[in-house]
Amino acid sequence: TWDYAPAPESRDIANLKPSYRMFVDGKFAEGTGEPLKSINPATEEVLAEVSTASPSDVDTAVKAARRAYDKVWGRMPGTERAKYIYRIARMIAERGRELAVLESLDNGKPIKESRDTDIPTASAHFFYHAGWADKLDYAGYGPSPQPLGVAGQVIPWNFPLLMAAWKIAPALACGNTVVLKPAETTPLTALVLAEIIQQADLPPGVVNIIPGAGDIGAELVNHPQVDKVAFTGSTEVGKLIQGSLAGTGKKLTLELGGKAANIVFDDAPLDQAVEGIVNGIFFNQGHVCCAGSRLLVQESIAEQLLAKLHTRVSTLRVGDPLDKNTDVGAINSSEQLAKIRELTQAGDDEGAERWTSPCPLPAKGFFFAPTVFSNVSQAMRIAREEIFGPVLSVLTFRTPEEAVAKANNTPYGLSAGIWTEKGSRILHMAGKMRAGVVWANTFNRFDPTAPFGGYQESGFGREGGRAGLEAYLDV
Ligand code: TXE
Repeated sequence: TWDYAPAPESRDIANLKPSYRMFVDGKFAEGTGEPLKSINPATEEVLAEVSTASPSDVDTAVKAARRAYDKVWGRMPGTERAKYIYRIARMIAERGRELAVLESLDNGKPIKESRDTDIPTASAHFFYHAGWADKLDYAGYGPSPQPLGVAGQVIPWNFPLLMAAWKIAPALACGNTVVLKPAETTPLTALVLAEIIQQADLPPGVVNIIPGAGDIGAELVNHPQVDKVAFTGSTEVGKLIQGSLAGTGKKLTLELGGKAANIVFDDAPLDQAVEGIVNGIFFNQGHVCCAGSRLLVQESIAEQLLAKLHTRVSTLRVGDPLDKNTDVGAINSSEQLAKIRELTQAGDDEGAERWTSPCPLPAKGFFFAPTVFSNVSQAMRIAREEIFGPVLSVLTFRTPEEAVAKANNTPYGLSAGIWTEKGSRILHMAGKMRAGVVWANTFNRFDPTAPFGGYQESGFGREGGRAGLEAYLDV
């Protein structure tokens, strides 16, 4: 229990409707797939019923996107496209509180994160890419960039609206049209975005949003009239998609799992590093592809850092996502909770030392207390596999070379963090990391101007920045 009264954000702000429909060709329509129920992971209650697409709805949506591309959007000057994209950006910001509460209800993430990160960053992505739309028409971007056509986009549940923004904004800026499938456990904010897109008067078919499960994702990416596929999700499904698209000539970008190293040297500002470690793994319950899930700490400070870390993690408040004081919310689904339990059990079985935060957990809902494993060796499953939960694995190193070797000892390669006062060491280490993003003395910082993406089994292609446009253009 806390010594001051929590102030929960009212769930009424979310304007929750009893049912949500798919958005195809500028209209909301009942899908002909089996409806799904969106669950509030913090209470296990049904939030709303959501209609889903069937394979024939996928076909209708892709054909609508094709028509919109051929007749309108693919021919529209960038200056005109920009106006629509700016409008979407503004409307997301205007409905920020509503979207934040809805996101926290549907996903389980703390309201302070959806309010301060997810929704504003989603809006920022539209603002940023609106700025590119007209620049692409003229000198400055190289020879005659052309859009690709219809983009089929499949996104996960960890940042539902933000991932939709990462996918839709660059596609539109470059002149492509979109069919997007949100994740089955978190479709609600994407469907409010559809409402915004409708109210922004986007020509029908330019953006279509079709809820459904993985089979509908597969149907979408394999549709012959889809020219470009963008996927964020598990490495397993990413590889499946890559296999199924082989030989089709479709352009593909994949943003997959990770097992990032957060490396702390003995000269690092320790209190700052502790904040970065906590943010790196407990932000969004650890449901973050670039989460700093492996802490590599220099042996001489390991004991001191671990003690500080336990003290700090003990203060994290786990509970009601709508409570403005909550630091760690609910795990998104019972399946994900089961996966976290299985992997932490493997940690025990393989001899790592488990420390669990003594925080109280709500009686109902999918919750998991912040957990830190020490005495972890590289061969253990908790050091190799993506847990995607609030679980940190601590390993030690003696020399920078050993830190590099351990950090890179993973099939993934999405991000890394380095904590040291030495600028020369930051540059040296950053150059040696096989990771798409390297943070120095910070972690989990996102900005639409900075390209994001992976090495190795974390995928390929970049999102954000000028590099992100290349995924949606041909020359
Ligand atoms: O992923 P899936 P899940 C990791 C994380 C997590 C694990 C499983 O480790 O524990 O993946 O999560 C759609 N063709 N990440 O099962 O299945 C699906 O409907 C086309 C990391 O949720 O990959 C959803 O919309 N689409 C990750 C999306 O893919 C298919 C974020 C992601 O679901 C499909 C999420 C198919 N055959 C999980 N099968 C990250 N990179 O951030 C499923 N989908």
